Amino acid sequence: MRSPFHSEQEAFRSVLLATLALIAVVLAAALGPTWLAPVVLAVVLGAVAVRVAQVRMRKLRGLELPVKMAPAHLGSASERRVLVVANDTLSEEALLSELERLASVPHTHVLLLVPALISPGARLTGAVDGLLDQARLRLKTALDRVGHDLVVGGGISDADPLEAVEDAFATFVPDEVIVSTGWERAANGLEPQLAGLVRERFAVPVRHLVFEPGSVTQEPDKDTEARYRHEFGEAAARKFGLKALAGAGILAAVLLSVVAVVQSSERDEARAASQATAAQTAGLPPIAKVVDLSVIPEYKRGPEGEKHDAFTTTDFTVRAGQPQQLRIDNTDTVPHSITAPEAGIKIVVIPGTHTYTLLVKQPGRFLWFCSFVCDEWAMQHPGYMSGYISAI
Ligand SMILES: [Cu+2]
Repeated sequence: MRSPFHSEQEAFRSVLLATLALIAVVLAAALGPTWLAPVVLAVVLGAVAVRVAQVRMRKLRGLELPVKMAPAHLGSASERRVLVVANDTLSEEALLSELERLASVPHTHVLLLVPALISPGARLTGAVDGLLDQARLRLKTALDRVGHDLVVGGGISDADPLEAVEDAFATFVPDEVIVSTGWERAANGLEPQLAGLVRERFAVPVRHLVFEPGSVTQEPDKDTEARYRHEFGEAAARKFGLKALAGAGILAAVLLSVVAVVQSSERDEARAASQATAAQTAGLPPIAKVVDLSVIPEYKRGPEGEKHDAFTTTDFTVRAGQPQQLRIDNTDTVPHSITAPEAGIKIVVIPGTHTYTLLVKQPGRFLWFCSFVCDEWAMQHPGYMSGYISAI
C-alpha cells in the first residue's frame, strides 16, 4: 500500500494532531458530562472529514496531481505492450484499422479492454447483465475482425473505466495506452477525459484517439483535453460535494441521536434515583409533625418502688437531617434538658409548654439524658430522665 502521507513532516504532523484529538476525547470523557465525549469526537471526525474532502476536491479538479505510477517494462527489450481502451467507438472502421496496424508491428502485444460502462443507477438496480453482454459482443466483433489471436487479447470489465485501466496496469503492464472515445460525452460512451485521467496517473505515453462516425481518426489538442479535464473535474467535484453534504447530514443525525440517547438515559437514571429515594422514604414509618410530651415530677415508679421524675416520652424517632418539632409541657418548676452529646443535641426544656426543634444530622441511635441535676437515678435510666433518639 502506498503511504497516504506526502512527506515525513506531514506524517509527523498527522500523528501529533491525532494524539491531541485523542487526548481531547479522553479528557472530555473523564471530566465532562456524558454527552461531551461524543460531541468532541464528532467535531474531531468532522474536522478530519472536511480536510479529506478538501484534498479530494482539489484532486478531482486536477489541482493536486497524484504521484504517477511508472510500471516496469515486461518482457524483452524489443517487446511492446499496448493497452487499447474502447467501447462505443469499437465499431469504427478507423479504430479497427488502427488495431490491425498495431497487431502487425513485430513484437507488439495488444490488449483490447472494453469497460462495460455500468452507470451507478444500473449498478444499484443490478441491471448489469445487458451492459456486460453488449461489451462482450463489441469485443468479440472487434477481435473477429482484427483476428490476430496470438498478439491481440481482449477483456471486458464491469469496473469503472479508470479502475479497469488500473487493473490492466497491474495484470497486463502496458508500455503505452490508447484511449478511444467520441468527441463529447455520450450517454453510452466512454468519457473523453478518460485519456487525461490515465495520463495523470501513469508515466507511460497515452494517446487519445477520437472517432466520429465515418470520419478519420483525430487526436484532440491540449486545450480540448484541458476542457475535458475541467468539465470532468467540475462534475466529479459537484457529485462528491453532494455526497459529502449527505454524509455530513447523516453524521449530524447520528450525533444528535447519540446525544439524545445519552441525555434520556441520564434522565432515566435521575428519575430512577429519585424514585428509589421516594420508595425508601415511603418505606419508613410515618413521623408526626409535632410530638407532644410532658415532663412530670414523681411521674413513674422505679423498680425499687420509689417514684421518679420522668419525660412521658423518652424514645424519639426522627429523620436524619430533618428538623422535628417537640411540644413539651414541663410541669416542673425547674428546667430539664434533652442532652445527647454524640448527636450534638442540647435542648433546655424550661417550665411551661414550649415548642423545641430536634435536629440530628447523621443517622444513628443516640443516648440522651437530662443534664440538670434533678432526680439523679432517673437521669441515668432510660425511660425516666433519659432515653434514645433514633435518626433514620
Ligand atoms: Cu432533669
